[in-house]
Order: sequence, then C-alpha cells, then structure tokens
Amino acid sequence: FELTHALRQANEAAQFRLEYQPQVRLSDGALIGAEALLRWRHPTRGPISPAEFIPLAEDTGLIIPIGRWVLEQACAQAARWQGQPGKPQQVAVNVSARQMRQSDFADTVEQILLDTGCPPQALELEVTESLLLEDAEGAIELMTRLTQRGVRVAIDDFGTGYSSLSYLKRMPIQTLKIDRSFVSELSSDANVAAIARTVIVLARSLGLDVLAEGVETAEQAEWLRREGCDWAQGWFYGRPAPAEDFMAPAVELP
Ligand code: G
Ligand code: G
Ligand code: MN
Ligand code: NA
Repeated sequence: FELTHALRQANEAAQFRLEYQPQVRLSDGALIGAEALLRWRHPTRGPISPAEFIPLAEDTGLIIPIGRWVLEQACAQAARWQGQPGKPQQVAVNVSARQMRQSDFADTVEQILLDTGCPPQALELEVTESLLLEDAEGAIELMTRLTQRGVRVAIDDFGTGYSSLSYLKRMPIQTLKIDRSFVSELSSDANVAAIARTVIVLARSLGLDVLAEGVETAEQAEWLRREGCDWAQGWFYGRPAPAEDFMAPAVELP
C-alpha cells in the first residue's frame, strides 16, 4: 500500500467525507457551531486518520486541492444549515499553513463564500500557531483581509506550539482553542489546571472568545464554565458525525 499514490486518487474517487462535531456555549449548553473534520475511507485499507495523511498532504502539496474541497464542502453545508433550528450556524474549518501561504488563498475563500452562499460570519478558519510564527507579517495581512470580510479566525491547539504572546495582540483573531491535552489533565495535574486558567484569563483580557477542546466529562465542563471559558467541544457533547446525522447536544440546565 503506497499512501501518497492512494492520496493522489482519493479526491477524485470520492473517498473523502466531512464530519461535524458540535461546539456549545458553556453557560447554557446552547449549540453555537461545529468543527468540520476530514475523513478518508480507502476501499481496501479502510479509514485512515488525518493525523496520518494530513502531514503527507502538506509535504506533497496535495493539501491545496484537498483543502479547497474541504472549504467548499463546509461552506456549502453551513449555507444549507443557515436558519435551521438545532443546526450549527457557524462551521469551523482547519486550514494548514501551506494552504494559507498560497498567494490566492483569500481570493479562493471569498470566491467559495460567493459560490456557496455561505455568509462570511458563518465561517471560522482554524489556524495553528506555526503559521503565525513562520510569516507573521503575511499572516496578519491575510487575516486582516479575511476578518474585514466577516470571516472569523481561531488559533487551534493553543499552547502546544511555540506560542508567542507578543503576536497575539497584533493578530486579528477572534477565538483561542485550548488544546485537548490540557483539558484531559485538568483534574490530575495542578500545573495543567493553572495553565488552562491562565489561558482563559489571557483570552478574556484580550477580548477573545475561548473554546476548550476534548471535553469528555461533566466535571471538566463544570470546571471550565466556572473558570469563565466561553465554549466547549468534545465527546461529552458529541462525536464528529456526517452532516445528515448531526444532532445538537441536549441542553444541560444548570
Ligand atoms: O479528529 P481527527 O482525528 O480528525 O483530527 C486529527 C487532526 O487532523 C487534527 O489536528 C485536525 O486539526 C486535523 N484535521 C482534520 N480535518 C482537517 C482538514 O480538513 N484540514 C486540515 N489541514 N487538518 C485537518
Ligand atoms: O487539532 P484539532 O483540534 O483540529 O483536532 C480535533 C481532533 O480531536 C479530532 O481528531 C477529533 O476527533 C478529536 N476529538 C474531538 N473531541 C475529542 C474528545 O473529547 N476526546 C478526544 N480524545 N479527542 C477528541
Ligand atoms: Mn481543529
Ligand atoms: Na486542536
């Protein structure tokens, strides 16, 4: 089995699907959006994790057509969900640094929004800290253009990369996503809890929304809500699912 060869054919052979994972407001459990996650099922090898094929797609440049397909699908889905009760009104899409460094990335996003009828406010782009560090000026320019359109930008996996706090105040971003490695150790490691608490305070001080990833238990959700975290995502609320199976999590009354 040759992964690069298989990956090259995957898009044309319609082996990709998107799944959507709910994101909720911690104060009342209301659905606020969903993250689109790419899934690849190979006819003989079965499901292959993005953790395995995204790095390869980045190295080979295949992430450009694949990432474009993901944006088109996610925006089309967000447009279909607009105004539907119980459906996400905002969709978050992971974009890799290589994609965003394409000189026509902003044009591509704007064209896809037009073609699909997706309101810019319904799209959030999840970028990683590495993008910001590699070419800070370019990233600021790009994100300024997109956010002026109304597209939201989130920093994904916050705290796991080479964070530079000085960039944060210059970056036109709206959301920090606390990496799930912090959430999973909240109750077992006091230092991790201190870091998570500090990220929440940092985000709020900068006027950013903060979302905790990988929330699996009611205890984690309650701790995060108490500490002032705005939003959460994780198996406690729902697993990633195809759009047609998407179910809003049952609202938890406090
Ligand atoms: O849940 P999951 O195993 O799908 O995610 C594994 C990793 O793959 C995560 O880091 C996630 O950000 C990344 N990923 C999932 N979908 C996409 C996508 O469409 N584009 C990019 N660039 N990364 C993705
Ligand atoms: O890096 P990114 O945040 O885009 O990755 C999302 C990844 O996290 C996906 O692989 C998704 O399946 C996974 N994920 C989502 N919710 C949970 C959770 O509650 N627990 C764990 N362990 N993984 C989760
Ligand atoms: Mn993500
Ligand atoms: Na993440």
